[in-house]
Amino acid sequence: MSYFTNVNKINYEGPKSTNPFAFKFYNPEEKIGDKTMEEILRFGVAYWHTFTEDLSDPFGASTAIRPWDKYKGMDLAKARVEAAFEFFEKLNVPYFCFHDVDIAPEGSTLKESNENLDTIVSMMKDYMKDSKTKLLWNTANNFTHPRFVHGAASSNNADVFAYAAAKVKKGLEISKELGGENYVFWGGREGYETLLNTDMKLEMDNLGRFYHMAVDYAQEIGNDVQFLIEPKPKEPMKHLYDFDVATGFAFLQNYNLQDHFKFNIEANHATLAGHTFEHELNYARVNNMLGSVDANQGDTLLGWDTDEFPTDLYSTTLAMYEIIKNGGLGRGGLNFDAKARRGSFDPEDLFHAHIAGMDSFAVGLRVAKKLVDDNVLDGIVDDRYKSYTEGIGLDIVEGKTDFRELEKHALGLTEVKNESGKLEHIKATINQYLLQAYAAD
Ligand code: XLS
Ligand code: NI
Ligand code: NI
Repeated sequence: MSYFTNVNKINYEGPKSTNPFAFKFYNPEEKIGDKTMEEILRFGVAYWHTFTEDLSDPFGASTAIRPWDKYKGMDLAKARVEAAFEFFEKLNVPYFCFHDVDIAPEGSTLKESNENLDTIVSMMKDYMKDSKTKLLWNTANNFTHPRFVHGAASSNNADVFAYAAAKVKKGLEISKELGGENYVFWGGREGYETLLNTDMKLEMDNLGRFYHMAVDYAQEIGNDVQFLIEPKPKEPMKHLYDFDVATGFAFLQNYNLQDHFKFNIEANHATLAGHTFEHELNYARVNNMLGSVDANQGDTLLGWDTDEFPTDLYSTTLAMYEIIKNGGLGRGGLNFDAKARRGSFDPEDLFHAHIAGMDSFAVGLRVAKKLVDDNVLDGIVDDRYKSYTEGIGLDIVEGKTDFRELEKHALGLTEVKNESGKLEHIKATINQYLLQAYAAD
């Protein structure tokens, strides 16, 4: 049974190709430095957006035409697995990601839900034997069901805390079974609506306890996944506890969890927090906390998580710059937490969307590598901070001075001279690199 009958395997055909079902820039085998594009980019397909999503919005019904939608219940879940592995193979993608409820319907009891999961997981395991596509990460959806109305690990209701724990426990078992590389926590309901009825301290302490229990359980069952926190400032809760990387990092340190976690950084969440994507990547990188990426983009005219496929080459370049400077993503990857627009409802649009995203990050990779190799931004930054490489500046960074000596230095200055930051020149240079990266191809 084939679900994507109009699409064959997507191959690399180069920048001049006019075939809509071909990669123009993503050439999995192309070496960028000593690794291939495939090894560096580690693309992942998000199960929820690609196989479960129906493209409804708060004002409108579903529009997605999905050949597997003629099935119901567990048959639908099984059809989705078949469709998924056909899609992975045709797209030639190395990873996928899912929430528990994306792959199997919830039963009327937790036990029944777990049984449904077992059936689908064993089916996936079979498919994975003959597939190159591996599990980048899984997670528990502890936000959709009404029981999570007041939160999951940060709920006021201890029974809900227990239910959430049981779902994460199961998720860690599934992750071990399928050989997942990472396990993600995105706390869509871990936050609050109003302080008028909220004990924020208890909620955060409980969230800390919850994460510790997850770490302990993974160790207990011999699952050495990398744990990831995915920050987001708001939506669906008004205030979320993992607001951005800086807030999440402070939280982890406060609860002594920093050695067990890294961050999964989503572009659209960064912009919702009032940051750029590269700001979040940089903050995580310089603190040794960059784990993985949810590759998407938002719409600056809209104030919510639009989860668009990434097509902004400037942004993918600056993101790949951070990733290269990080020495890659390690066990992480670039998961397309992105959906085709509501008007792009054909099954083929799922391919177009992923091709657009993969090509955009491939361009970003190539350009960023050249920027790094040519020392473009590093050279500018080094030069800008050169005052700290000698004299009083060197004393400051080496901790060899104090306020008295600094005052003496300041009193002795006849003038304070600054130099231009040359921002426009820098941006023009990046444009040159962007346009020249494919000039020879
Ligand atoms: C929602 C999040 C979610 C996580 C996984 O905004 O991005 O999809 O990636 O729970
Ligand atoms: Ni995400
Ligand atoms: Ni998101």
